[in-house]
Amino acid sequence: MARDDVTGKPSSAAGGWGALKSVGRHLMGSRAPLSGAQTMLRANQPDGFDCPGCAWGDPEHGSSFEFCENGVKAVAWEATRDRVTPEFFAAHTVTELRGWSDHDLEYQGRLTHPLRYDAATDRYLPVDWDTAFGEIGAALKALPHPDAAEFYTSGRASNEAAFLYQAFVRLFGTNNFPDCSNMCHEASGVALSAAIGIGKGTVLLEDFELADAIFVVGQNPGTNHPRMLADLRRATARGARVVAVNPLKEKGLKRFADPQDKLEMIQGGSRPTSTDFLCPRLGGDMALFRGMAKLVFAAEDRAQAEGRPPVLDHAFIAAHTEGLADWRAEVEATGWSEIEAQSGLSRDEIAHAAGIYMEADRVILTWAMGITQHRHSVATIREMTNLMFLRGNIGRPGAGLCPVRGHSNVQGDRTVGINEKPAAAFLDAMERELGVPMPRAPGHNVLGAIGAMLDGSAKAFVALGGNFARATPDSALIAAAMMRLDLTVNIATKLNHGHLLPGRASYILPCLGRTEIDRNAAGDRQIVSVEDSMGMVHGSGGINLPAAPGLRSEIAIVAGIAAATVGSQVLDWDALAQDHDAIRDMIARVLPDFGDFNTTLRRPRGFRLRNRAAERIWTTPSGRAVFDARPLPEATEWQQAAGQAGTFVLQTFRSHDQYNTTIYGMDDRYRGVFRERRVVFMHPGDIARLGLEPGARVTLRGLHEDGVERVVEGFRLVSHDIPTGCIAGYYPELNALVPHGLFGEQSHTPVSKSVLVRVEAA
Ligand SMILES: Nc1nc2c(c(=O)[nH]1)N[C@H]1C(S)=C(S)[C@@H](COP(=O)(O)OP(=O)(O)OC[C@H]3O[C@@H](n4cnc5c(=O)[nH]c(N)nc54)[C@H](O)[C@@H]3O)O[C@H]1N2
Ligand SMILES: Nc1nc2c(c(=O)[nH]1)N[C@H]1C(S)=C(S)[C@@H](COP(=O)(O)OP(=O)(O)OC[C@H]3O[C@@H](n4cnc5c(=O)[nH]c(N)nc54)[C@H](O)[C@@H]3O)O[C@H]1N2
Ligand SMILES: [Mo]
Repeated sequence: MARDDVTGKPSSAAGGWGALKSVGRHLMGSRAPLSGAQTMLRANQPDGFDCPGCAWGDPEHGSSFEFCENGVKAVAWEATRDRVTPEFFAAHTVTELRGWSDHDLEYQGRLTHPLRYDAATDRYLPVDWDTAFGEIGAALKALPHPDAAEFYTSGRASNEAAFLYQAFVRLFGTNNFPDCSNMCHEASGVALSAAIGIGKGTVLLEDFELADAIFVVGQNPGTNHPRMLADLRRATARGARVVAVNPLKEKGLKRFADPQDKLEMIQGGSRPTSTDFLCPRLGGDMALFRGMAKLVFAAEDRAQAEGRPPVLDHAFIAAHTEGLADWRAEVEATGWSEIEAQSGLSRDEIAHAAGIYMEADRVILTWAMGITQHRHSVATIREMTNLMFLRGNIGRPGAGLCPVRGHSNVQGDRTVGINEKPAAAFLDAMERELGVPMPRAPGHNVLGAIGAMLDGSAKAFVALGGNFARATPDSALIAAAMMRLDLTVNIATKLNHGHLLPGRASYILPCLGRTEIDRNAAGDRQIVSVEDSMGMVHGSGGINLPAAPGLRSEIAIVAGIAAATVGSQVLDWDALAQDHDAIRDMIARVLPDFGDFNTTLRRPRGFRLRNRAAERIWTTPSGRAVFDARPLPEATEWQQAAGQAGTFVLQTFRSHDQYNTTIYGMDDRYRGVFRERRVVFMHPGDIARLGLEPGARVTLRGLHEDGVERVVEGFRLVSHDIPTGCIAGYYPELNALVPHGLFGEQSHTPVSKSVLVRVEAA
């Protein structure tokens, strides 16, 4: 067992001294800002900035420093003292930089100047803002059709930046909004919209203090939502059951040592973050929830026969739902052998989980990428929602659905109109606001944009943040396609691979980060707003000086491109860029749920956007919550691989030292991997069956048959407690194996958590 380097005691918990040590390194290290510690103290505070780390909610009494190791990393990474200046670009050609690692590129520091690609020297050269805007506007206007441009958004953009961006793009004439959420929680949005009328969760942070049982499914909060661990461990401490459902026994899902608990830190103690653990096979969750439903129905029948109180919430079902009978028929028709084979769990294990579900009066179900990045993600989320309806576990205190979002404002970006298939009501409201028609044809999502880049119909790509080429599947194919475009524009804080795939004309436009003060021409400090996983909207204002004098806010950059492209007749872009309150007034006119936006935003914790499902008002076509009836998938990828020697189903996930494509360091402390990322986690029995030893180097070959060869080499086998036939490794490196032609039914999300591969000795 790994030892804690400070206490010398075996460390079986997440957090603790290991986390504090890591924080120290990131805040005090040579690369960190002098003001790092002070900066961190203002994260998620009423008068500070929203932590760019994740979308977990903020507590009501956000007065004491909410500790989060990975929040510290995100902030320190942005607030670094290092700069990527024009001298850097003079010293390195783009071709050379393309050979650098993701880590080395971003590690160089913050971008300082607007840059334009110069093909003759293969270098990025500085350009002034107005020239860049003018040329970008001219290039966009010269396209054969507005639909030949793709406008990508990454979920860190504020509501104000995203709203202006969508207004600009729609005035330009397209709904092409590929968005990071297409690769992320899209399945949650699709499933929940159909089931409860809103594509968001229904709980508030306070509900975690009331729940009797919390199911944490397909999620690794110890790394990706560390602040959630404090809520989970408080829940176990007061006697609630917390059931983790994950093929890997992730450390953060077992125990957490809270660095804010002084006594615990001194004594080397920790508390459980879960009470029960289920390890299904990859993609086996729908079968698990179906098995639980079978047992709930059986218990209901028994209760009725014996004259005991019912197990189902009949009043809720009758008053609020439709479709129960059809679903129940599907459940009855599914046999236990199918359920056990697909989930990899025994009937006893499933009965244990069902027992916890039925004993609890109030249940919360949370999930993330382990659920959303499969072929049958939408079906799985509908199954989870069905199960929750059975006992009325929605729309009352301590109970509800909670898709835990990724990027800190990905939910807000969708709310304010980043959507390739916008609701007619939204477009109607935009037309009323702007007085001009909006494009009505559906645009491209991420896969649509990839298709258009590959077939040559896309000519231009504009990115409001993110790292499209590395985050998407089939990295090499996409990279080549990007370089065939006429125009690429990247609005970014740091240099990444996506910027090094220049089209005929290419620009990098450096922006202010969340942590930095944004002043308008008059010197007034501007704030922006974000929406967390619980639908809470709150303000965010930077506190550090801008990383470079010439940087502009995302809002100002979007406004600059917009003015040069669509002109300022409909919207006075410059005036909006100078006054974020005016943007918020516009948002509230288009989306009345924002109410008195500029006032409520300035309350300490902001405000909650109205969530009708949480009030048991269902904005579905029938006005009811909808049970969904469908069979289990015929065969999960695990079942397809089973029995074929050397064939596995691969999930691609995050290490503890990364933020998506941003690689902070090479360690994955909680999983015991240090100084390397090219690893494959495999069950010891599977390693032996391959005739190999832990540590052996292997080649992974993708088995998707579409004529494209997908191979990665030199990966090291790590023996790990993971179901047989299932393997795991890190994204983005393994995106080379994820086929863009395989995606979730209805969600169109790449299946990053179930890729069929063959593993061969190197
Ligand atoms: N520090 C840090 N924080 C982050 C991010 C980051 O990269 N770094 N990324 C942000 C973003 S954009 C997002 S979307 C979230 C991502 O948050 P997570 O969803 O936690 O991200 P992953 O690392 O992909 O972890 C997926 C988890 O699901 C499990 N899993 C995989 N397949 C299955 C399955 O079939 N069934 C079940 N039950 N479990 C499965 C994996 O074992 C793993 O524990 O985090 C956000 N926060
Ligand atoms: N195989 C596989 N692929 C996946 C996933 C997976 O689990 N497995 N996860 C998917 C998920 S959940 C997501 S959300 C996507 C993520 O996809 P993206 O959102 O596109 O990627 P990020 O890595 O978060 O983007 C990082 C870059 O954003 C820029 N940046 C950082 N801060 C700011 C800012 O404040 N403003 C601006 N303008 N730019 C900024 C920096 O230049 C940085 O290099 O990846 C998806 N891809
Ligand atoms: Mo995400």
